[in-house]
Amino acid sequence: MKLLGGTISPYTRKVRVVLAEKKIDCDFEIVDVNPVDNPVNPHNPLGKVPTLVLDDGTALYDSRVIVEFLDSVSPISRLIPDDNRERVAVRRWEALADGVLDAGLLVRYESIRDKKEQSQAWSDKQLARMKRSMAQIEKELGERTWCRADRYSLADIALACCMGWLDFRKPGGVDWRSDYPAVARHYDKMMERPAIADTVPK
Ligand SMILES: N[C@@H](CCC(=O)N[C@@H](CS)C(=O)NCC(=O)O)C(=O)O
Repeated sequence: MKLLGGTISPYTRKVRVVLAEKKIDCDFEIVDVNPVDNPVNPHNPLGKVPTLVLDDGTALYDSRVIVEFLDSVSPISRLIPDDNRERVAVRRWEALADGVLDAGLLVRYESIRDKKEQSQAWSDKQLARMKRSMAQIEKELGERTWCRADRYSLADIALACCMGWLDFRKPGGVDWRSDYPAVARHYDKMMERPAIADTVPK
C-alpha cells in the first residue's frame, strides 16, 4: 500500500495518524499537487492528496473514505464506533473539523493569488464560517477530555489535524489558542500521542 500525500496537508496527516494508531505499515510518497499535471492524476482524477493506492492498484480517496477503509481492515485501536448513533456523531465531528479546514484552505489560496484578483468579501465569508464552526467546537468540547463519548476516536484526530494546520498557516491571522481554550487544552493533550507529535506540519 502506498499513501500519496504532503507533510503539510492536514487531510494527509489525518490518514498518517490513523495508520500509526492502527499500526498499519504503508509506504509514504510525498507528492507536489500544485502543477496541473501532477503525479496523483493517474490514480485520482481529482489530483488531490491524500490518495491511497492499494497493492492491486485500486486508489482510494478522499481522506474520509481512506480512514474508514483503514479502520475496518484492522481491529487494532478502533477509531470509528460500530454503534450507529456514535459512528454518526464521530463522523459529524470529522465533518466539522474538515469543514473548518476547507474554509481555511480557501482563505489561504485566496491570499496567495495575485493581489488584484483577491476578494476580501470571499475571504471574510470563509473566515466567518471558520469562526462559527470554531465556536461550536469550543462549546461542544467544553470540559470533556475527548470529543465524543469519553473515548479517543477519529473525531479527536480530525480536530487535532485541523488545529495543527491552523497553527502552521494561520489563515486570516486566526489565533485559536487564546480564543478557544478548550480546543487548546485538547490539542495539548493530543500532542502527548506519538502519532500526533510525529506528524506536526513543518
Ligand atoms: N476532502 C478532501 C480534501 C483534499 C484536499 O483538498 N487536499 C489538498 C491538500 S491539503 C489538495 O490536494 N489540494 C490540491 C488542489 O486543490 O489543487 C480530503 O479529505 O481528502
